[in-house]
Amino acid sequence: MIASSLGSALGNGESSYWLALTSGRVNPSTRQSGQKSPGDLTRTALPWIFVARTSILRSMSINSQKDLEGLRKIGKIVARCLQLMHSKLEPGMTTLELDQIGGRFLEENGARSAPMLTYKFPGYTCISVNEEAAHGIPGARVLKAGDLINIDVSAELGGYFADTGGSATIPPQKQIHLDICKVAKRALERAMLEARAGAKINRIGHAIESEAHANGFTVIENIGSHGVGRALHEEPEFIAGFYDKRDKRILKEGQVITIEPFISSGAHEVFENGDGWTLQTNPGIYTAQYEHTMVITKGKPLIMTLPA
Ligand SMILES: [Co+2]
Repeated sequence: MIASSLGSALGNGESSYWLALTSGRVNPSTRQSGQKSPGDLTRTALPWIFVARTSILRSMSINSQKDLEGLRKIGKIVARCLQLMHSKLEPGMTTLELDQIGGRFLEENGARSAPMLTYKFPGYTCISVNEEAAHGIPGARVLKAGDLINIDVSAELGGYFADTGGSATIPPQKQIHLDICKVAKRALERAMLEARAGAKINRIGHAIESEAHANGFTVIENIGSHGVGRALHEEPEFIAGFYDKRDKRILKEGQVITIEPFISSGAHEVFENGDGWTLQTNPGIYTAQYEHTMVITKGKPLIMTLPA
């Protein structure tokens, strides 16, 4: 039904390449004191590392009911996987054990871990704890009471990819963790209200940044949202979590994107911690992220990554 209104679609998304670098934008004086500057090298390496490792980015546009159903199917699987993993969080377990719960669920549902499939990521899901913001490798790290944990689940089924993520805490919860999670969730909701066909892509970052700043938080600027659908990362490449007035791109009907605000208690950037994957801030700084995969329409986006 909905797909038919998307029917005339828009051929393939534009392939105009937009350089995602944020170099020069971050004013060091606004960085919280004690926040390590990752330096130009890290910044120009632009750790949407997953994107940096792809050579050609395609763009998915929903053209049929079949596409919509394919996306919905994998979207529901990743959403349920995330829900399951959140429900299993407890002190004393390792991130490897948590990842195996997610990995088993994906396999039982016929889905393949997208980062593993696409980038040979050493885990089924990305699990990032406390100062880690994204792409944490599941391993021997033991979860403790009071930890803030982000889980990012993306997977493929039948050639369709969906991507979701969310942060959660293990009681007793720190107030800062609860606050940052609430603001990150609201940032996602506000950004989704802006995401409609014909709107500028930079409205997404504007909404995220406004929500963060209104609550005294910062936005991680060197990781962002992205196109998804027929691959884990597609055009439109790097959708900033801040308002970038230079970004002239327009959202199109039928386009499939993620929105995933990274809200921080003080950092503006993440840096890679030396293991080749994990993106973190300095200890004592926390980041929360929530992510949905959605199809752009003339009205509200259609969220693909819902558990029910
Ligand atoms: Co994503």
